[in-house]
Amino acid sequence: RPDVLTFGETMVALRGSGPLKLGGTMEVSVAGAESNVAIGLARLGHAVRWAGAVGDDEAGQLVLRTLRAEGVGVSGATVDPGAPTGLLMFEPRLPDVTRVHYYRAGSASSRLTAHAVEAAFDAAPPRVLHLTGITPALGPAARAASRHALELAHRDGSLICLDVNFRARLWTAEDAAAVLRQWMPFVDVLIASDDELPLCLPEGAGGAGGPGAGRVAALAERAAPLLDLGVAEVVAKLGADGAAVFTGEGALHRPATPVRAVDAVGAGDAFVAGYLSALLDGEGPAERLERAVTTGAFAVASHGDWEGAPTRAELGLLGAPPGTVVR
Ligand code: KDG
Repeated sequence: RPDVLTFGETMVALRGSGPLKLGGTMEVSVAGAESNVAIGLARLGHAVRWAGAVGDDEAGQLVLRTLRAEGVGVSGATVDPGAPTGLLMFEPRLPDVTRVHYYRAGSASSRLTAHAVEAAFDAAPPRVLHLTGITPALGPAARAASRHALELAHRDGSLICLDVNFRARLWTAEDAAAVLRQWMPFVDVLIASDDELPLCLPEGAGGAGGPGAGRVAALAERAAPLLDLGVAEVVAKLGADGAAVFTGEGALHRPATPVRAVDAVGAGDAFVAGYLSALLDGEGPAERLERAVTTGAFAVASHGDWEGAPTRAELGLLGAPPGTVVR
């Protein structure tokens, strides 16, 4: 049984060095929230499979080659001759503002089939299914495939982890809420930033916390109806404030590990990889948060979506004092 199965859209990623309209050179890599998580987990030694779709093109080959090189299993991936691999461009516009431009409408990933997902489960049901709220935003086929994955994971007794990852460029908050609310009864571990949590709540549920209520106390109020629905763990990503986890046993908060911020893109995915890694190791909520905050900090301190993800041996590097040289 593989540790984790995931799928979603992985695109070719072009990173500029300034305003895009001025041209110049771009770095070529790949990016996609779910494959970022997959790579993060593979680096930490877990057995991970990615079962997404790419076009029958060079961009698709780059995606598959990168995932293979990182130790992510791609035998369940689909190569769709009828649609291209998606593309995104990162435009660092200000030191702290990066714009993302998508070229993914009608991409191979948007046409992922429920049949492909079923084949991945039949080949080897995973311990954990990890999905994000990006995939259902790609189109009706990808939405149906995701829904089918939830049903199969439920059938096979896989733990289901969902990272909300709301993308306003792909769909409206209303459309996202309509899908995510239906998914909640399947979800075991829900991961979201605090502004994303309302998209998952049953209509009319969840106060925003009284005036002066601490951020964590306010979130506990929002998490309560989800725990009542059967979600076992609600994990809130709080950026510079760290993260918190809410379970039937109560709330736990972990501050962020301060690092020199280089590139925040991919930090949320790295956080998920750390969280799931500790969960797969049988660790409790405090250790899960600890590893998640650590892997998230690596992503913030490194260029690229996934390139800076730590191996297990590297996890301890984070606390090293400035100027440390490891010889
Ligand atoms: O979390 C990083 C992702 O945003 C990036 O890799 C691209 O998957 C992506 C998306 O849809 O925004």
